[in-house]
Amino acid sequence: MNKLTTLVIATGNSGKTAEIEALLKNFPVKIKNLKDFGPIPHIEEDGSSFDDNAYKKASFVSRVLGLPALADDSGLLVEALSGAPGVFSARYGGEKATDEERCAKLLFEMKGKSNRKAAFECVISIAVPAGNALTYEGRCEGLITEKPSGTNGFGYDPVFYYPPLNKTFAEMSMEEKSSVSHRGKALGEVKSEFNKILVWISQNMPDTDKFNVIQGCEKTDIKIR
Ligand code: ITT
Repeated sequence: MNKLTTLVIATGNSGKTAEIEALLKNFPVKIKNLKDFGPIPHIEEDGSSFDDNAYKKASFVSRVLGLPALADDSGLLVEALSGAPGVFSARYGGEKATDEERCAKLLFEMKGKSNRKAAFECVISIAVPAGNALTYEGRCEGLITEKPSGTNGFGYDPVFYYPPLNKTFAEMSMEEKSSVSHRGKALGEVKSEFNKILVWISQNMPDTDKFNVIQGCEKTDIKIR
């Protein structure tokens, strides 16, 4: 009998979770997110690229939970700021800053700058417990606005204007954003290859018996140091 593959979405960002879950909802796969498990140790995102950090998150969560995991590392690169905030997008303005504060800092740094070009980039890593991984990438170009506009989405969406649709990302529905966004493009590749990915996962997953102890921790506290 074919057991449905479980894939854990390894992100603590609820905006990302919603986008990823919506895009993968029609696949023959059981999607779980980190909230389905007890707390797992904090993952230091200290890589120098989106690729490094996506792999770090996916491989770590996969190893801890004994399940295949999908992680996204993404961020905004602004041309006039030499590519900042880049890999620091989630921490721009300080670890505790809110999305609004991060957008405000970005607009402050962009004051008086005529070059408003920016791009969102996303790297998706799908990993198995042994550490093997697949990588997918997406990029979306746009412009930084003069002021925030729109209330949908998360992060820098209110200040990222996408000229072909004449809207900021925060003025788009989730479906509209996903049809053009960096994450939507990377997930589009995941979708088009998903049958191959499922075969790859089954070939690369260890004997599940070895992982029953960890899987048995579902919905309870996992105390791994
Ligand atoms: P996880 O690491 O748990 O996935 P995170 O929010 O820390 O969540 P990242 O390290 O990948 O995620 O940081 C990405 C940041 O880049 C994110 O917090 C946003 O500020 C920004 N970002 C990424 N994708 C975005 C999008 O689609 N719209 C707006 N901002 C985005």
